[in-house]
Amino acid sequence: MSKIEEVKVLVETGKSKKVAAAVQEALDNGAKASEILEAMIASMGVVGEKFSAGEIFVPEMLIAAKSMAKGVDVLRPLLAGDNSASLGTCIIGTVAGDLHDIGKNLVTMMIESAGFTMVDLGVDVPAERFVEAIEENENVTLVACSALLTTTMPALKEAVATIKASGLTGFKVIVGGAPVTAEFAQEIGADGFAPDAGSAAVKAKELVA
Ligand code: B12
Repeated sequence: MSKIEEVKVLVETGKSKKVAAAVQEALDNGAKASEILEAMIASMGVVGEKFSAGEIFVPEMLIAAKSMAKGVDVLRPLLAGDNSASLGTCIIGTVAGDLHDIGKNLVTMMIESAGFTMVDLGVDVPAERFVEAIEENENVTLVACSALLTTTMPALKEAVATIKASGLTGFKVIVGGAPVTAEFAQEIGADGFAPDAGSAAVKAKELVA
């Protein structure tokens, strides 16, 4: 088994204590950080399928998520590049009712490396909290909202509507997450959408340019 395959299996089976060392070994064997990240994201897809099929339950999903986070910790310095440019502050959070944060954390890392100062509000963020954060922070140029559940898509819509109705200006709103599409983003009045963390960074720069 290649080291990357080993990382995939460790994430899928939630062996959180072994993931960091396996990721490091994969890197030492010449694997690229981006390749390892893609493999771990694919593992989460497998975990989701097993959950849908009733083969595993929430605790196993949670342990897999923790395992992936350990792997991401090792990759972080390699993935987050030069952030010397200053494109302003980006407020980011997962919307109300939603506890998923792996994707949001990857997006945070990539947008930060694109040159933004990040303010991460965490998960289960009420719409009004996004507005407060825009008011509390200097030079907010971007607000990023994540939603991973079809059931929290209305909360994403509410977040965008509340932010837009606040009357505050000077920033763009970008949305994303597995169930979110470009069409939905447009429909709810967001300024931008991206399907993954890499393209989120590109879109973020484009939006504030
Ligand atoms: C891990 C996980 C959990 C963990 C989360 C832990 C954590 N710290 O995040 C826990 C165990 C808590 C969990 C709970 C639940 N989960 Co869950 N979970 C997952 C799982 C397996 C992986 C999610 C993940 O991390 N993916 C990897 C990351 C990298 O991908 P991503 O999040 O999509 O992010 C990328 C893009 O979407 C995008 N992106 C994300 N955010 C943003 C934001 C912006 C601005 C932009 C531009 C882009 C962007 O960029 C990211 C990086 O490339 C998915 C399955 C799956 N295939 O996704 C199910 C899944 C999302 N969960 C699901 C469900 C049903 C639940 C529960 C309701 C289960 C239950 N019965 O309790 C609860 C809900 C809890 C809640 N209120 O939120 C369903 C959702 C179904 C649906 N259609 O809505 C899924 C799809 C599983 C399934 N196949 O059924 N879950």
